[in-house]
Amino acid sequence: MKHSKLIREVIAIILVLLATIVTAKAIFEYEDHLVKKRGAIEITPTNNFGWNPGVIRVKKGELVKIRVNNTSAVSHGFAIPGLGVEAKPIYPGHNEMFEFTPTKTGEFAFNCAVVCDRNLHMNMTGKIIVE
Ligand SMILES: [Cu+2]
Repeated sequence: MKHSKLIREVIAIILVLLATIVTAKAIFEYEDHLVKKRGAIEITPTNNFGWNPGVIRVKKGELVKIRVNNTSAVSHGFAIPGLGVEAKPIYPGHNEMFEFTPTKTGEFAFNCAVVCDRNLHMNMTGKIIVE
């Protein structure tokens, strides 16, 4: 009798865990779906302290949505100083959305806004081309 109660409790715990995992997965997939639907450009940090993609092309006067997805194990930041896009930190495993409408054409650097590595942080730049 005691064994069957224990087995029922273990099964209940496993079912709760499975339901939690399935729900969390569905939420993440739904968020990804929403991001794609909203037409955001996704940028991730690379293993060698760069950005993927490192060059982005956008159009002057059109709303730009950039989702920075920090898939790495350290905190990074993101900013486009030349376009007035202010820095935000992005913690490991988190993402941040940046939305802006460029009002001028040209090439602008985007960079990491958190000192993520003593030597390689300064290399963490990319280029946004506004046409
Ligand atoms: Cu960084």
